[in-house]
Amino acid sequence: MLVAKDRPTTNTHLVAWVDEMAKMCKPDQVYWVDGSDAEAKALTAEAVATGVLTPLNPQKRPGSFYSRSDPNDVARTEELTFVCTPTKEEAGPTNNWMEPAETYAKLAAIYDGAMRGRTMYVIPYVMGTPESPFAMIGVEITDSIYVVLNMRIMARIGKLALDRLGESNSFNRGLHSVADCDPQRRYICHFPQDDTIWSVGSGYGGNALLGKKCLALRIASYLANDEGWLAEHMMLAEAESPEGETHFIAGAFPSACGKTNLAMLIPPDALAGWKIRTIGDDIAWMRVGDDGRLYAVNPEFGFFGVAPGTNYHTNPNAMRMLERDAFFTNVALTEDNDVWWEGIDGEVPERLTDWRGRPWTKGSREYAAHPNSRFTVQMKNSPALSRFTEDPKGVPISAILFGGRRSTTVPLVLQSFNWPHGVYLGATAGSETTAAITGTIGVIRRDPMAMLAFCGYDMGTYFGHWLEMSKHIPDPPKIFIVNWFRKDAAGKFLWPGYGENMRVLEWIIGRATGGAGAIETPVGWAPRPGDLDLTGLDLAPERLTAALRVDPDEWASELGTHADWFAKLGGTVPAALELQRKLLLTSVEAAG
Ligand code: OXD
Ligand code: MN
Repeated sequence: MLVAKDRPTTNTHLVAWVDEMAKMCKPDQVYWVDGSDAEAKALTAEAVATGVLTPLNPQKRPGSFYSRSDPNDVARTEELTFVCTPTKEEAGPTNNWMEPAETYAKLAAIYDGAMRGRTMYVIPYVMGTPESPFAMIGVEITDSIYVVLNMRIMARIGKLALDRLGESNSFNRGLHSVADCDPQRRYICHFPQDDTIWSVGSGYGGNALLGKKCLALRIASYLANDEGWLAEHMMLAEAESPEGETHFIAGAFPSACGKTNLAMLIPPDALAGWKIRTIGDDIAWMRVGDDGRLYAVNPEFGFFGVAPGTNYHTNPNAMRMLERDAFFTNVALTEDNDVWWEGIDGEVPERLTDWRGRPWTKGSREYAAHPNSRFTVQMKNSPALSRFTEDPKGVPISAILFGGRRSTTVPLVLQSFNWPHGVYLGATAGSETTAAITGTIGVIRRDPMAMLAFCGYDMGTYFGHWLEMSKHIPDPPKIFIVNWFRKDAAGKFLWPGYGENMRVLEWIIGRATGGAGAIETPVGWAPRPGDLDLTGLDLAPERLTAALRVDPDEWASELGTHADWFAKLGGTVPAALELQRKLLLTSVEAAG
């Protein structure tokens, strides 16, 4: 076991808080994580010795490890996630709410003695490039060695964070304990006013790696509303045109809808002059720059992605980055100790060990890998990382995409008429649910800006903030919606997706920079088939037309459901959005 050393800081605020948490949790020892490679090596050896991690076949996947979670702890638990603002109204109708003092007391009872027999790790970390004025500092206390090793992948941790913090009291206080991993005693609680997160009872990434969803989205979005910027659930990519021009796009999609694939896209041969390079796959912080454009940074240091469905066709760059130095959680194992998941390349093996550790044989009706099994890998592993990834001032965004999984109604792509209309399209975006969260799969839920689960305050107020932002962005990005998932009557996808999405991105960039043609539909600007570069695309013209189609009847009923959605969100939804809805309905009815 790594033995605690002296405290590496004289920061009295930090020391006092750590002492207080240790008094409550009663660990055997307190270990301050320094972030060094030597430490990571020792922690990894300890995790292997205690069975938390299993090394994978070093010939096939050097430097990589496997871990299996408690079967009751495999995804984010939104029903157990709370925003604890002083009033329920501030958290709004889409967040679970508990009163802060009562919540602290309730969780303190669970934390009391929860770390007995364990080490309490203190992980200072920075979200964002440390030199960036936008970087945020957090300190996560955890009793999970798995969390320490994964935080090391997802954030910049250790000494550099303490150096940047100095003697300041301005850091996010994150307390995490797996405790007894009991779903009845599992709570992920955010206290935006105190810049504090308390998470107990889960070791799952989104619940336990506190820098990610908890700090960089829920707490950050709350701060962003106060301070005039945006913290969003968005991928970020650089697109270099065949002429060598660089453009940047940001895209918000609900969990497990292809953000990672889009951020790592490889264009088809016919569009090979284009290059897509990754800046981030999950979170973007965006601020107005001196030149009046919107600049985005990715605050993360690694990728925490969904494994099933990833293969050398759907995401070759991801497969390459996972060839070494990666962690896998809840995937299946092959007989030669490599990883396997549904949708990976090659033949399905005759025999596997499934994600629960049970023998699995080909033809079994059960999943071998959990549908939300994950990989964690540092961004530097990516073969297509943008040189702008660590740029402290961020990159100027030309286009913002909102998307989701919709089998019907929503066309392949639409450009909004203007910023408020774009905000409307984002605010009403919906998606069929996936395995990234617990609950029913495949029903449409409204997921505004893909932030339903991540907005740290009232949703209507958040829409107001988005509308307000445009006043401060003289040269705003253009806003689009996309849907790669529309199906025909037989349930087959109309659009091939993946690399072919480059054709849509090219049109989007063309629109954002003024070059591409479009027609006006009642709900936005759309490409005609001839406005897209279709060279080398094997797709029947009627399928493309069906993918692009705006159907007035479908939209009339869609806009009707938006009224219900706004009603559910209550009185803080800006009046401008209901006006947008009525205008769109008038146009749709005139077209129908
Ligand atoms: C994620 C998620 O893990 O959105 O990124 O669930
Ligand atoms: Mn996400």
